[in-house]
Amino acid sequence: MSNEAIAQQFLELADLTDFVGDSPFKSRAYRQAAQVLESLQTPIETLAENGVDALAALPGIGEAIAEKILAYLRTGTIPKREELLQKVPAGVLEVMEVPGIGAKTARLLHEQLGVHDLASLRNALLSGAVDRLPHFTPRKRERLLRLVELKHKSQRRTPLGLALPRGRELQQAIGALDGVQQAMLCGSARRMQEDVGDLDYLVASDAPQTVVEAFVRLPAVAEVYAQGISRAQVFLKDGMQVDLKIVPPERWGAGMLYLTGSRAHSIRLRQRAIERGLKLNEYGVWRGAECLADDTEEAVYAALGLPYIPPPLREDTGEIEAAEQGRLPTLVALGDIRGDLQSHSHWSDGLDTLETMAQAADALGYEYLAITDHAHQFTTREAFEQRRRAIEQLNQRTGGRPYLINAVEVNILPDGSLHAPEWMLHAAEFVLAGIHEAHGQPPTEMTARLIRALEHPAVDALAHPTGRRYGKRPPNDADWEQVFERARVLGKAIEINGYPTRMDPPTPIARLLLQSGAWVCLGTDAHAARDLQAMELAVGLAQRAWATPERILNTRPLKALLQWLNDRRQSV
Ligand code: DGT
Ligand code: CA
Ligand code: CA
Ligand code: ZN
Repeated sequence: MSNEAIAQQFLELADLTDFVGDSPFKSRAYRQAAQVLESLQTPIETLAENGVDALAALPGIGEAIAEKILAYLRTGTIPKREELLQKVPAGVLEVMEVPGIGAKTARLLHEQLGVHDLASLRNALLSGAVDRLPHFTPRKRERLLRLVELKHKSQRRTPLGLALPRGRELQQAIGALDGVQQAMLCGSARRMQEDVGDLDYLVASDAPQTVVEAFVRLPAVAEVYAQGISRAQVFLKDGMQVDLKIVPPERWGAGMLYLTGSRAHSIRLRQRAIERGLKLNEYGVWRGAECLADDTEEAVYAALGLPYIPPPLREDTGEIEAAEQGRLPTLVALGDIRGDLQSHSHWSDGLDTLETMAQAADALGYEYLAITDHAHQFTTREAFEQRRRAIEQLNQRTGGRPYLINAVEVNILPDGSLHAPEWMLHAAEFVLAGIHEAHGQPPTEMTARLIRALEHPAVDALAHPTGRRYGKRPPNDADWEQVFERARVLGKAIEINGYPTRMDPPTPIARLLLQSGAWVCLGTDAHAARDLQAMELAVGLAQRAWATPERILNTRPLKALLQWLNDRRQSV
């Protein structure tokens, strides 16, 4: 249990107390307790071990509150809070969290308009029903509506590729605020999760209050939803939610670990601490009141008898066991990537010329770039020949820096045959096959279709295996283990696609892919030079799949890659 979690319970208890109209002295005491708990730097459990008196010695904590803390530590809840929740719909708590809605307004809204959660509040605001309430000015209605709409919209998840650039920009802005020693984007974005709910920042500072006040005034901030002594929750202009948490500089590592999560990973670490007679919280690893580790993540893991676990692995999907046994993978890194194996030029549907694509690839330090224009867009053999010559000439002119691979991406038709003439498939140096139509077939058909495509002698790799598109299309269903096993036997590659709205295959399937032992190729599916930046997303996804460099085709130098392609051509 974190101090923060129990502080939250006291805040809710205070809101509920006000809502039912119990003594305002009580709710004030609960809020004060929440503040004390939030700024307390040792795990509350540690103090609780010495009984009620030790707790009651804290400023602002009397015996009654100390008892509540003990009950919470025993049962995971404060009994009084549960008792009040019998009388009040649970959703009222989120209504009272909206800035500007106090207990009095919440009660009016509930009694007169049946508002019992955020959704019903939103309806009452949208329909104008709230205008019937006393003192409910149109201005107040507009303001609340804006906040509630932001909260509503923030429930949508944002693809990592859109969240990350914005997240880094904001990290810079936060890092430049007065009093900030370090600022870091944590949460799911740091774990490179394919989509993120909100952005979480950890800040190291000795002047939390100053930082909070400056943070909520940043130009990017549209609305402040919550503001505390060492934390804030705001919305950006585009509706994205941002959480900020400030810790003293010496607690940096423990704070990072906490705020990076995932929740499941943190829970396992806490259990591990307890098994060793220790406590882990957002401030460090503790033996009693003694802090054993807090300043770096490495130190915190070490205090728990573990090596550093990279963020993309922190999902409680075997990483703790692997760490214990010393078999954590040495993850592939962006710096290992020597080229991009999927991109499009203006010869098909790309925006940029071969030259521009080559320059951008060179700027990234690549040795090679596969130009995988869509096969079906070459209507004549002459057109394809023209592109081949253009690629050759450019390679000559640049001395092969980078070397453009004369490649093609071919549609897999519903029956698994390929939508391209045989001569083209054989003329290309690298053939990617992918599904662009007839999505959503039943799994057995889809499996057979993908395997048939892989079995075509000219095919080198399967592009964006599940076909998912964020907000548009769910992943196709297939027997992925069977598909990947077939690829392994055939010596072919399966793509991990980093195009921001694709990120394909999703983590669990990508994990199966890496377990299969098949070759993997990373591609951005760039349709413009700037899209080549998405390689970091493909690498992030590969890391979440536990990928090491060895099985990834494009960690190989050009010569070895061409050798691989050549060997495969000889063997057919
Ligand atoms: P998201 O935002 O839905 O993409 O996912 P996360 O992982 O960023 O989750 P979020 O934003 O709710 O919280 C950020 C991190 O803070 C989370 O990964 C772990 C930590 N955290 C937040 N609340 C709790 C909690 O109640 N218990 C624990 N153990 N950790 C928490
Ligand atoms: Ca988050
Ligand atoms: Ca959050
Ligand atoms: Zn494609």
